[in-house]
Amino acid sequence: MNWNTVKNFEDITYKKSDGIARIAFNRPEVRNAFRPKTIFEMYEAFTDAREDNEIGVVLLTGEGPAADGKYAFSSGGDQKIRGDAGYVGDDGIPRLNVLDLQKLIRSMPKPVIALVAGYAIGGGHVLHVICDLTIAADNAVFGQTGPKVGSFDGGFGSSYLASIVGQKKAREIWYLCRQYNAEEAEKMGLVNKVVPVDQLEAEGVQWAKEILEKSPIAIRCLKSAFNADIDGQAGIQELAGNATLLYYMSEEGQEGKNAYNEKRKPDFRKYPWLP
Ligand code: 2NE
Repeated sequence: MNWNTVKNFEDITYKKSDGIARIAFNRPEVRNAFRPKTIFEMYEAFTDAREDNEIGVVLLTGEGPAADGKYAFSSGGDQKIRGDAGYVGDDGIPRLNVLDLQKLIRSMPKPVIALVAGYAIGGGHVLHVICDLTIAADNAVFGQTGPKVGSFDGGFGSSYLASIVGQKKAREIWYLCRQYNAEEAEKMGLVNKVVPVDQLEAEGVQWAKEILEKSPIAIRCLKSAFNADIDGQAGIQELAGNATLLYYMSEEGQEGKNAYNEKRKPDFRKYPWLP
């Protein structure tokens, strides 16, 4: 792929090419752990990808390998700057702003594919769980560490994980804090495919290209439909927003707007009351 850099950030890289956005953690020296700044940058890049009409799929990954040759998707929140009430950035304010990023990935109407090489641990693991699809390199390592390091994710990180791997397995993952290799992750349905590490990006691009051949509205409606049951009222809002979008695009919906603007009574009689 001939990636074009969209903007130079400090903690992430952000590139685009041919309808695909590639967003990557870029702190390999700490296994791509994130701090508030990392998440603010991620949020900006994801928002840009969401708003860009030309972009249909986002790849989320981690730059690497590190100087010691090891790869990481992300090792979660940076424990070195964790304060008493969250992760503390340069402004001294403690934050858990990764939750905002989780919601954005979940609700944006475009598929996000996690490409995991090396460690996807803690809050980094939760981010791949939230992505629509995950392709893993054969060196990938998955796991939660919360109860070991004094943390937990009781939101998507546990409830949505359980809907993917089942209640028993999700409880095992969180209660025992073990690490799982790519093959084990594939067996429990946690990843869609495992490929050699040097083929990871090419595989992700191939999957993205296949999606880009499909109908954008069908894909956006499917994403919100898959989310709806777990996401409660917010999930229904997304699904219903798509219904409104489709209605706006119909002649019947436009008759109401046109009549208002033309200061006349709307004429809906020509539209059938379908069974
Ligand atoms: C990821 C893992 C298993 C890798 O192990 P290994 O042996 O390959 O690397 P090593 O030597 O542990 O790490 C290399 C360097 O990266 C730093 C390390 O401290 C080390 O730097 P030095 O000490 O040599 O200078 N590093 C790695 N992960 C870091 C992290 N998360 N924060 C800060 N520095 C980190 C191994 O490194 C590991 O277990 N890391 C910790 C994983 C972890 O517990 N993450 C936090 C979970 S909680 C969370 O993410 C969270 C949440 O639960 C809820 C909301 C938001 C966030």
